[in-house]
Amino acid sequence: MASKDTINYINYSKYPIDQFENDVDGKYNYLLQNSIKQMNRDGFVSLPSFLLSDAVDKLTSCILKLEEDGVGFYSTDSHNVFLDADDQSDAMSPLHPRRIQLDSSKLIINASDLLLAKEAQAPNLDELFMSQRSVLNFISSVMQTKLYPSTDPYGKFYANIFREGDGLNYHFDQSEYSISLILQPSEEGGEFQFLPSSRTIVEGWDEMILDIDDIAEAVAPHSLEMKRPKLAAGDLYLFRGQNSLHRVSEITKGKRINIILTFNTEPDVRLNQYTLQKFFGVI
Ligand SMILES: O=C(O)CCC(=O)C(=O)O
Ligand SMILES: [Fe+2]
Repeated sequence: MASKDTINYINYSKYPIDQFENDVDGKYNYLLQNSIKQMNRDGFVSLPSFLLSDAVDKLTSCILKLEEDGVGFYSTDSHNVFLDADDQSDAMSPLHPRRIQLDSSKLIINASDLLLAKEAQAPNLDELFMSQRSVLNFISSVMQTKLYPSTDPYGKFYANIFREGDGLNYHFDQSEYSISLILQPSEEGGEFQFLPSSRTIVEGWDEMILDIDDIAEAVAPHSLEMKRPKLAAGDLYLFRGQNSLHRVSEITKGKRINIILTFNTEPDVRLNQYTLQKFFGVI
């Protein structure tokens, strides 16, 4: 479908990721070096206005049409931070991060539904972003390791729709790396809160810490700082979600819509049953 789509999606004049084999003016290398610096400094890369505004409008209207048609799974199950089964051994404190159940709710439209969504005229996200050499080459170069698109039929990419009262509590992703494409930020709340390279620290906690200020205090001695980037429609951010605690705070006004694309350092990685069941409604 993407080949028939006449819309351009990526703002190549600002982000010439397609010039990686022939960087005539050095702009590709400049972008890459800046992105590597940002990744090393902040633990994520944000590229404002990565999507062209027509593309944002088109993707947003497709997703809203699907929501209107009742496509998607509204997940309301609680989960732990690791998105993995609880350890039932008696030796583990009931307050251990693995044991603490966190509330989240959001509507997910999975990859399979997005690919089938002909009536909503959804573009083929596999072709647009997942298998595009320019995208794969760029994110692999930023991370300085070869990345492969996830092959999970539901979770390789998905749309998140957060309505008022929804939010996604603290967690580490199943996928090593994610790209988020912001289509519509919420009017209030819905902040992306992100603690880079924090997994081993949280794994070492005897008790889960929930208050964001208390987390900030607990990690300060490790020179870690909570990031709260301001994100706008069309922005891309690339982050290492598997080793960075993150959440989306409760949406208090408006609707927040984004698309997540997932990548790993190994080919053919799929989601675990826990995540499929809780967030995608797949049993
Ligand atoms: O919506 C976001 O900004 C992040 C979503 C997220 O962390 C996830 O879907 O795993
Ligand atoms: Fe996540």
